[in-house]
Amino acid sequence: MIKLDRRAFLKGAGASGAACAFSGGLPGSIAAMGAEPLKGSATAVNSMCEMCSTRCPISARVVDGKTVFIEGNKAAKSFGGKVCARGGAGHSLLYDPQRIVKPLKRVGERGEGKWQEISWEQAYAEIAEKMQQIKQQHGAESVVFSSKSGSEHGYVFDLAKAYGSPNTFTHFSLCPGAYGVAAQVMFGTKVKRDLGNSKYIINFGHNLYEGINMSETRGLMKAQMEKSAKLVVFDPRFSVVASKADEWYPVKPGSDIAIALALNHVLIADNLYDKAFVERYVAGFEQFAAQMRDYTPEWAASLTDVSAKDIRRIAHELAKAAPHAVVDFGHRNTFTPEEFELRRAIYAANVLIGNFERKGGIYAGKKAKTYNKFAGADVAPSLAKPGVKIPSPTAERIDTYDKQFSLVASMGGVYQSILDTFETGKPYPIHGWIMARTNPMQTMTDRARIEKVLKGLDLVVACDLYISETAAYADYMLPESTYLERDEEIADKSGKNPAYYVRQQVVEVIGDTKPAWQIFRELGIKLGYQDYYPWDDIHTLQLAQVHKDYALLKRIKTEGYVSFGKPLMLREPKMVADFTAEFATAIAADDDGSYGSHLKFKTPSGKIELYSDTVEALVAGRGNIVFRDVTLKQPDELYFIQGKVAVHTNGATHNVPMLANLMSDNAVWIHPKTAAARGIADGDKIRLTSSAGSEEGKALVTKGIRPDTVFAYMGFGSKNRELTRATGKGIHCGNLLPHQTAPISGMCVHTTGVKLEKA
Ligand SMILES: Nc1nc2c(c(=O)[nH]1)N[C@H]1C(S)=C(S)[C@@H](COP(=O)(O)OP(=O)(O)OC[C@H]3O[C@@H](n4cnc5c(=O)[nH]c(N)nc54)[C@H](O)[C@@H]3O)O[C@H]1N2
Ligand SMILES: Nc1nc2c(c(=O)[nH]1)N[C@H]1C(S)=C(S)[C@@H](COP(=O)(O)OP(=O)(O)OC[C@H]3O[C@@H](n4cnc5c(=O)[nH]c(N)nc54)[C@H](O)[C@@H]3O)O[C@H]1N2
Ligand code: SF4
Ligand SMILES: [Mo]
Repeated sequence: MIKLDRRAFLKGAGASGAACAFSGGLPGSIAAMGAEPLKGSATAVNSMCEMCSTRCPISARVVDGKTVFIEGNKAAKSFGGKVCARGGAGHSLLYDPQRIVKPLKRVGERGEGKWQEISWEQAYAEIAEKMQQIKQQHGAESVVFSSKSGSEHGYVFDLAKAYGSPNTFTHFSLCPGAYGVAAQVMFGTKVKRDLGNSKYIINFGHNLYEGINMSETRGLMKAQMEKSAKLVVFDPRFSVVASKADEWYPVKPGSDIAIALALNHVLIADNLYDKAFVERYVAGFEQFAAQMRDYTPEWAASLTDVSAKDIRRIAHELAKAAPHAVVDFGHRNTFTPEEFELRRAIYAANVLIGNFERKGGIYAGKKAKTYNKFAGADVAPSLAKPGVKIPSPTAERIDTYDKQFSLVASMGGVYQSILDTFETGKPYPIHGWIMARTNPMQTMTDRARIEKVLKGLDLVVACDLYISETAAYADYMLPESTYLERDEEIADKSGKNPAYYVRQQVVEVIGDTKPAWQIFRELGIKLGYQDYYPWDDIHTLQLAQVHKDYALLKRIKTEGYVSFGKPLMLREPKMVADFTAEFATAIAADDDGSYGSHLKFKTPSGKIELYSDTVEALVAGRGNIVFRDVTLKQPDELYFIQGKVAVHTNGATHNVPMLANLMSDNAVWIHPKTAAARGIADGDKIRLTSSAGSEEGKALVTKGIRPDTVFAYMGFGSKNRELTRATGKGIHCGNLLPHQTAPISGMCVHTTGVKLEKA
């Protein structure tokens, strides 16, 4: 074992939980165990937030044994050394009396809320036995595994692989899947946006001042405040971003694609596009341009409620600000079944203005391997991937049963295909679900159907901090330590240059919880897969990651966030000049001062593909970016849309005391005309009914929403008995959304039609 500058944490502090008397509260909760003073480091520990999956670099310390003070890590400049309101509330989660700190076993019916505290040993033994049984009777592939991507998913997926199931799912199809798949198809890689240096930003419902991502939110702030960037926002709702925009257009829900296509039309028809860029780097332009011919602003206006004059002017302004301009490809891509085409159409407009690898445009991340190649030297260390390669299971995935989803399957999977497979038994019946850090009952769709699935399986295991709405249906609830109580492997945070950071334990473990790496490793070993877990400690793993470079590991742990070299964008001559001046061994710049000749794309053609043969082979007619009309609601219904609120995270934080105090309800936004027609006044009780379910809530009558649309912040209205601060407060979005999967991208669609009435 290695000894670094580790703080004086009690090893295996968890065991002390056993000595605690049951003194009221939920079984296995902190309340049941009785509060003890917090023990941990009083000097700042650099670590990583997990109040949302943005995972900002933080600096945290214990104050007087009572609380944890959390601020941003000042070394991480793009995050501004700041945390958001949720990030500052980590102590409230840590110390919440309702948090589960002992493994639990269900003793009543699934979802009935009857639990018994058990030991980890018993939990592992019983889960392993059941898993073996299912494997023997139905095959390992009949157990599905899911986890929000992040520190947990690797360990959960390793277990799946070792066990022999190909069915692993992240939250990909509930969130960024469409722009991920679209980028893969067009650029052969993920892309990022350089909002902070942009002079002109077109935003299609990217809710950055509420759906916070510290570095991107601060990037947008910087562009607006320091660069006088112009911001044009399309959102059916007057979001905070819309309120700070130069122009806001309350676009018809799900119709954005028509605007994106019309922008492309104008850029081509009015000769505003970057011909040199297109000639050099783009494949399929002819087919694409031919398709764009009919997508005029006049055509788009009739579909979107945005005037042709405005669309045309915006396209001209975008081209004028190019290349330091961007059409933002958003984050949560669940507005329409045509998400794949929408995100491709948005990328295409960026391609046409030639903003790739230009300041204020879009770019590919520069991890150590790429960066070092340009520098001609090992400027940044590369991380090793320690461990033993686990052979891939041979069974077919349940989502590639439909071949059009093969691209998504290789990224995060079509998570909600679990619902289809459970119902149809195709390609084979499923019998178990092992999940970590995911709460699909809130965050997928069709809550009632998920309940049916969970009740119908032979084994359900959930690893969470709370008895979440979904964990409430588990047979075994495995409590993970919060992010403030655990160490984890080093993570890559590279952007324009390589960067690493690491999560470190700030306080002693409260009760008997464990980090996910330990939970799934120990379960794996119980199942007999010890050969796949050659490391027995996270510090050994970290050391292997840095190729046993103690000094480097110490530096990453001390500074918390370490970046190497200076920012590089390949087509930005000033940056390339600075780069070549810095590194004597660097590749020489081209005649035009850029690294443009080195820009290659990992697509079949080696170019940016505006038309894709790969996609055409998956679904005939989808190779080109084509408009298809979709029906999101019936004529007598209103559009129902959702979004994030600044003080809560997805389906995760609504029971965290401090955040529940700030906001515990989600009143439904209703336009005054729509409300008046139904006799609804502000604050009235209302009912929303969709094809999937019905929910009662409160009305917020406001002009900040289209008359044909209602809006609610997501994550509220929990229906389980355990989360008392959130239960029954507000409307439950997942209960109103029917299950629908978008073509190619496999996205879960989060827009539907609802009927509204006074309750
Ligand atoms: N405070 C906070 N911050 C978060 C999160 C959180 O839960 N809370 N979650 C994090 C996560 S996981 C993510 S993915 C990001 C999400 O970041 P975003 O995707 O930016 O956030 P959302 O609020 O989901 O964005 C949806 C916005 O689109 C609008 N909208 C709905 N339908 C349409 C439509 O058809 N067209 C257009 N143009 N707009 C539409 C909504 O009104 C809303 O303003 O935020 C991250 N940061
Ligand atoms: N209707 C509707 N649905 C949506 C959205 C929407 O806007 N509207 N947004 C979508 C988006 S963008 C996303 S990303 C998904 C997110 O949905 P999910 O992937 O389900 O993620 P979260 O809701 O963020 O958190 C899930 C669970 O993680 C638990 N958790 C938090 N921290 C930890 C930890 O350290 N360890 C463990 N083991 N568990 C932890 C929480 O208690 C919670 O139960 O939701 C999507 N669903
Ligand atoms: S955006 Fe806020 S909650 Fe999310 S990781 Fe950053 S500080 Fe934490
Ligand atoms: Mo997300």
